[in-house]
Parts: sequence; C-alpha cells; structure tokens
Amino acid sequence: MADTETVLAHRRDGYLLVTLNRPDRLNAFNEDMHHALRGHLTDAEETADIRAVLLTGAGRAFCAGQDLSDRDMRAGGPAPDLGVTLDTLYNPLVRQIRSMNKPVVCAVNGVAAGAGANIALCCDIVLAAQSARFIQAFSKIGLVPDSGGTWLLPRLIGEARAKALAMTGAPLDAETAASWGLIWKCVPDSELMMEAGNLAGQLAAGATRGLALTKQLIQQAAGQPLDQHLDSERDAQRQAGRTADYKEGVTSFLEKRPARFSGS
Ligand code: LHQ
Repeated sequence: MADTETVLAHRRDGYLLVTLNRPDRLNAFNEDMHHALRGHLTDAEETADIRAVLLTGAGRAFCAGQDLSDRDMRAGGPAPDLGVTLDTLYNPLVRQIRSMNKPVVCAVNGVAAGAGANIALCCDIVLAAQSARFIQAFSKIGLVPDSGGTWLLPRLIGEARAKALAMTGAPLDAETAASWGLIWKCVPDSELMMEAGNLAGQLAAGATRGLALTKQLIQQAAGQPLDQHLDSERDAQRQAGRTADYKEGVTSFLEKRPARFSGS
C-alpha cells in the first residue's frame, strides 16, 4: 500500500496492524482518515483469519484529534455544526471499535490529544510508550471532550481526576496514566511495538469468540445492575460453552498440551 495513504494496514500473524499516517499533522483526523480507518476496521471485522487489531500512529504522535486546519474559524461565516461531525465521523468510529467482535489493542506511540486520546482509550487494551502523553485538549479551544471522553474518563479514573484533566487540558504522562488505571501499561519507547505486537498476536491466537463475549460483557456492566448482569453472563457463557474453542481448551488442558484455538 502506498505510503501516501492516510491510514496504513498490514496483515501480521493473525492480526491487522493499522497505522494512522499523517505524521506531519501528528496524525490529526481529516475526513479521509476517518473513512480509511473505518474501512480497515470493517475489513478486520469481516475477515475470518484476522482475529485482532493493533492500532498505532506513524511518526512521533499517536493522534492530535481533529485536524483544526480543516475548519479555519478565521474565515468567518456561520458557526459549523460540530454535532454533524460527531454523528457522521467520530461517533460511528467509537461505536465500531466498541462493538467489534475482535480485540482492539492500541499502542499509543506518542502524544494523544483531543479525540485522538479518547479514541485510544475506547480500545480494549491500551499500551503507551513512556514518552507518550494524553491530553484532553478540548477545553483549550472551547469544546467538550468527545469521542466518549466524558463517559470513559470518570469510569476509568473517577470523577475528580476526569474533571481536572478535562477542564485544565493538562497533559498526563503515560506512567501516571497507567498508575491511575487509565491504560493497561506504560512501556519503554523502544519496546512498545514489540510488546503490543506480541499482545495482539497472543489475543489473535486465543479463543476469540470468548474474548468478544468478554469484551461485550465488561462494556455492558456499567449500564446494568448485577442481577441483570448475571443473566447476561449466563447467556454469554452458554454461547462460549458451545464453541469449538471451549472444547479445544478443555481437551488441551486434559492432554497437557498447548491449546490450538481456531476462533470458532
Ligand atoms: C495539528 C494538530 C491538529 C492540525 C498538531 N490539527 N494540525 C471533534 C469535532 C469537530 C471539530 C473539533 O474537534 C473535535 C475533536 C477534537 O479532537 S478537538 C481537539 C483537537 N486537537 C487539539 O486541540 C490538539 C492540537 N494540538 C496540540 O495541542 C499540539 O500540537 C500537541 C499538544 C498535540 C503536540 O504539541 P507539539 O508536540 O508541541 O507539536 P506541535 O504543536 O508543534 O505540532 C506539530 C505540527 O502538527 C504543527 O504543524 P507545523 O506545520 O507547525 O509543523 C501543528 O500545527 C500540527 N498539528 N495538532 N489537531
């Protein structure tokens, strides 16, 4: 694929490596990048032997959010309807990642700002390079955190930290992000892609139908009481118990050998 593409996609062992690729703009989103990213995610969803996704950014940033030069407010004219931008571009992307029936790992290789931070955080497992920073940059330009930010942040780190990050736009370093539970792990810069690739490969070789059900259960939990959630777990376990991977998991355990999961 040509390096002029706004998003690159490469097949790896069992997973799709997806790289935001506008490094001179710190991988800020324009409309083309949205469509390209969603297209690659759809390919991953629909291709049976792609069983996980690894999302990262080219160059020194993960993503600086919306490309602010796309909508130059100095030009005057009527105020734009940013609700339309969210409805048509950002919200479908967040919904796609959250509903995808395959694990999505995010390797935050550098600064993640605005919607770029929240798109990273809505992935299933987030690793960040030690030099990466998370910035809820919205308040600096008069906006509110979008792409799920005001939903995710208080759930991940509590209201006090969520409000302070969102209202000040203060950068949060990767080590603190990990210690607060905002992300899974902070790793040395030079090890990020190897560690994230190993993780994506490991998930791709796993019992991916069970992983998809696990993802959905954990996401549903915030919105339902325990009593109802126990029923959801029962239904999901019923489905998991009917997979070939469950049969293989138990068989391999009893035979004292590594499991060979097929994702079916
Ligand atoms: C950029 C950007 C950028 C364009 C760096 N756009 N060029 C949703 C709905 C609709 C509309 C509005 O937005 C949203 C959601 C959002 O995401 S709102 C939040 C948008 N993002 C931001 O406000 C972040 C803006 N960027 C920054 O604050 C800084 O660039 C960060 C802190 C990310 C990085 O700082 P530095 O490491 O000092 O890099 P830099 O500022 O020098 O940037 C390098 C280049 O990238 C520079 O271009 P240049 O031609 O001077 O080299 C920047 O203009 C460009 N760039 N972010 N979002």
